[in-house]
Amino acid sequence: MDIEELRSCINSFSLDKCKKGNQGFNRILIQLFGFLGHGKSAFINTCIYVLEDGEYQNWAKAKEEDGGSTMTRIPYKLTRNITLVDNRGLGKMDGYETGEIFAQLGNLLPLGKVDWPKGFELVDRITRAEKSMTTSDFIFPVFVHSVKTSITSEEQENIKKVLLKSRDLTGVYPIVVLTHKTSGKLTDTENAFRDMGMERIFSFENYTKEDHMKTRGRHEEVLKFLHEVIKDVQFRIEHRPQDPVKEIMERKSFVMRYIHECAKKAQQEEIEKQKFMEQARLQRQKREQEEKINRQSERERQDRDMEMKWKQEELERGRQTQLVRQNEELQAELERLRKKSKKKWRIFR
Ligand SMILES: Nc1nc2c(ncn2[C@@H]2O[C@H](COP(=O)(O)OP(=O)(O)OP(=O)(O)O)[C@@H](O)[C@H]2O)c(=O)[nH]1
Ligand SMILES: [Mg+2]
Repeated sequence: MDIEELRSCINSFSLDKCKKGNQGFNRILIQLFGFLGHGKSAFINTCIYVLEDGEYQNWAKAKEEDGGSTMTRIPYKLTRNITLVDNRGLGKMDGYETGEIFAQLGNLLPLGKVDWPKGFELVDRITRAEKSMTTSDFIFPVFVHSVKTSITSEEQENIKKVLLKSRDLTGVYPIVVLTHKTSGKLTDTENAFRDMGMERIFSFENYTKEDHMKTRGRHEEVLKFLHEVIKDVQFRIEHRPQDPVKEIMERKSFVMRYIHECAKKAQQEEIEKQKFMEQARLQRQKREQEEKINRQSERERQDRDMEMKWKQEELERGRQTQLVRQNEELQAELERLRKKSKKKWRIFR
């Protein structure tokens, strides 16, 4: 298909056209998620720019300089039946932030401002949002990652877990969108995601405020990506008839279970941390006590040494005095003998 055919296919796509009907879905919700500042908003701008083929605009408020900024979940209607959702970027992949991401991916939270909750606060928000939950969205997860940032093996493990959980949650293998494709190690990043089991990886150089000269290559890549999403949704709807209401309930219990596991893990970690701190405190106390005892016995040893030294010096002084006295007595005796012998000689003469 050429660019125009792809564009018209995407624009005219409707879930009603699926062989088995829409199965209760009326739009595809492409949910973008990933780390902060990796180009989610810029990718939305790129998709709108390519599909509308008009002027470039920063619709999704991609940050004007490097880094990220989206704090709200905002939907952008791409066609009558396809909407892109710009989710808040993850700072790190810890339990609470990923819990929030799963709730967003599961469409369990209303669109709007996103806070990173602690503990069971998220459960309350999901429960409160229940009445406004939409069951007619076909959720399609798309993980956005910049090739400018290399992935450590620890991060790779965490990303893999989140990607697989997103697949379990939505029933769809996430598509990976790599951004900044000309500014990093593209092949290494692609391989890292392949190692995580991801098969569909698209790489882009997003159109930005600074660089939005239309190129056939970039246009074609974006349209191919959207076409792939459509084909995948059609396949899923045709081969696995779905029940949107049942699905959202399953997603809800999935996320609730996840939050519960996270809270349990966090509680366990807190107990371990307290235990570790108590052990460290006891060890420090023991060490301080030992040091005190050592210092005390060192002081006693020094006192004993001093006393011994003092006694030895006293003894030495006594001995010296005695020697001097003996010497004086000897001298006196010698003097006396000398005088006596002188006298004797005088008598003989
Ligand atoms: N050159 C180039 N710049 C890009 C690309 N993708 C994003 N950017 C720029 O990178 C910066 C961050 O992109 P955003 O789209 O705001 O990132 P984000 O993922 O939406 O960030 P959060 O909303 O915080 O999660 C912006 O200045 C974008 O213009 C790309 O493929 N190439
Ligand atoms: Mg953003």
